[in-house]
Amino acid sequence: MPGGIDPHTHLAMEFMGTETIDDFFSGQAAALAGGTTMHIDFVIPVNGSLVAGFEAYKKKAMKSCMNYGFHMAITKWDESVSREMEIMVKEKGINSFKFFMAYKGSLMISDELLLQGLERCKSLGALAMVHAENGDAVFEGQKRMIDLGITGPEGHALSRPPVLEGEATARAIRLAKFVNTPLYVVHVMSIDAMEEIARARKSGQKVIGEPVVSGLVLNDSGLWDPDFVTAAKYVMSPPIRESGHDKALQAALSTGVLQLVGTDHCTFNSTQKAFGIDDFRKIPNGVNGIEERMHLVWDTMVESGQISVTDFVRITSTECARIFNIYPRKGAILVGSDADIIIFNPNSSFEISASMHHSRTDTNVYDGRKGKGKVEVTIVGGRVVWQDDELKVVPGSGKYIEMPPFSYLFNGIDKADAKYLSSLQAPVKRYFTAS
Ligand code: DUC
Ligand code: ZN
Ligand code: ZN
Repeated sequence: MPGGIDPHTHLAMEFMGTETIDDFFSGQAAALAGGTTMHIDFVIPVNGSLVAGFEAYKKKAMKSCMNYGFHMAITKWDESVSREMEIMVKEKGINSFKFFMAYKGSLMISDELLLQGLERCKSLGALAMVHAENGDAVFEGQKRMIDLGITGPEGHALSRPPVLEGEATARAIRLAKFVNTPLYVVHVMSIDAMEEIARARKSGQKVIGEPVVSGLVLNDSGLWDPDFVTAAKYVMSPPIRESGHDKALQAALSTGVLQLVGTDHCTFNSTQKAFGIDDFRKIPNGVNGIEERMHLVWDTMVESGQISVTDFVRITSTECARIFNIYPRKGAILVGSDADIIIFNPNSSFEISASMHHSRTDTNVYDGRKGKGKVEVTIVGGRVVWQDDELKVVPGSGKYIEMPPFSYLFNGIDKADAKYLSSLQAPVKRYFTAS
């Protein structure tokens, strides 16, 4: 089958006072061992400059050993950001921009700026992505926990319940409808958010929902171990939810309400997680998954009979290539496509362990998990890089994949705009007819 494409990773990212332990080499080596041959990472602007951020990430990615593309995070808004967005799309091969509705005080942007960002994305043919949690309410929720004396990792999940994810998802969807532009909701972690996406899609709105592996296969029963490090490794945002959300997200994926699976791979080791030992607000947010995604999705979705093998290829590879406009170069085995191919043995089995994985982090949120199916061979650009449990990767051999604007999601947008404009004429006509 075509190699996996992970639409959502954070390698070598400076975040919450530290930097992710996996860089573009270790994170990619892990990905290749797990059958993922391309990932799309989020560039964080440098001092508000998108161009400077892009250059910094190109430098970080010089040690790459697989194909990668970039999304761009938008963390503030002014004329120069708006101008630089055009440079990203027209000259740098970026066709998606992510807006944070959470992380008050650092990454979060207001509705006003989100609206301007949506308008700008639309005019450039770029896909708007949102981290959908209500950042103001999360801030309030965190204060509540601290006031109650709850400072451990469980306070993280309790401070930002599903209702806040549902609210922000609904708001982003409605603003995207108002602007008439497609929307991509990253890391859908709750029934609340998923139901908003389901409703919007049913009405014909172009909304893409991306669950991540942690949300599909984990729930928080038994997660908040009294041992700090054991519990802190699960801290990510939005948080891993109560039992029930996981199964509902699986069902949504199998029925097409959600379209593709990412990881939000964003790893910090135990020492870094311990920055928050006295206060959950300081625990760097993020979990692993780039190496485990293909195996866990196969075991959870195909082996269990929830989806077909064809669906597996679609949700782990093809749909991502279509959304980000690089199909059929990626996401397919066709004449003319890049030879990114994996050989998957459904009769073999996998076992995940923190001591055996290829990520640099010392913990693994899936430690001890076993299941059916195994990626036996990974081929990137026609070269075998993983075989017989051995990696043969070359730093610097990875390619940057440029992603052009105006994906299929933009089909029909013009027509809808024209219809809206002509509808504005109707009241005027009525007035003249009446008089
Ligand atoms: N959530 C995480 O858990 N890590 C990176 C950023 C994010 O939104
Ligand atoms: Zn996010
Ligand atoms: Zn993320």
